[in-house]
Amino acid sequence: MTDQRTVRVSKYLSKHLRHQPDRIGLRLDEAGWTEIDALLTAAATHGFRITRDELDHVVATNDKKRFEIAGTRIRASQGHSIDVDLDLPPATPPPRLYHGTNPRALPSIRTEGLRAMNRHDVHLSPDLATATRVGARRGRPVILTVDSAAMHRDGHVFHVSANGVWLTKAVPARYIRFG
Ligand code: HQG
Repeated sequence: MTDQRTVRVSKYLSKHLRHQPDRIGLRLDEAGWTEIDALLTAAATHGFRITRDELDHVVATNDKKRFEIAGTRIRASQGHSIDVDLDLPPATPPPRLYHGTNPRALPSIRTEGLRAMNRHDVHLSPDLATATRVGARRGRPVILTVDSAAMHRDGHVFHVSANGVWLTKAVPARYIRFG
């Protein structure tokens, strides 16, 4: 499987497991799971054939471990815009977490803090390298440091996804260090 094909399949899976299952007539349960067979059939019916081997390869080698398989089912580990409850238990975050963004977003983040925007939660990275990669998706990255210890102490709830992304509903500006 070429890298190009792997990325294409990964993007296709992200689109339909996170954002638009309806587009291919796919049903996800309340935690975002769907039968692998149903997914492959729905994709093929809508003109995008994926073999089971390709799917397994993408799940196993994905740079961010975006997908989880459990038995006969699959789901995206995080990043949904559709309404799913991943059912992750609350977790104690490390004292600092990082958020990579771009300079254009800074004025509004300074006033309103970090918001989930189109997703369910604000996504925070456990390390600078990951945050830098996230921020670089939109140009020159700017890395914000979040005082997650203080947030946790103040009662903000955190979850960690199966692939190590820290999730919280919002980060008020007072917990953010702007470089
Ligand atoms: C910004 C990718 C203005 C925020 C990545 C970000 C990640 C604000 C953008 C995952 C704001 C939202 C998530 C505010 C936040 N005013 N801008 N108040 N609050 N923003 O894509 O964190 O490849 O929804 O800084 O690797 O960039 O999809 O979030 O720039 O893990 O698996 O609004 O998506 O993973 O963008 O990325 P996103 P994100 P995948």
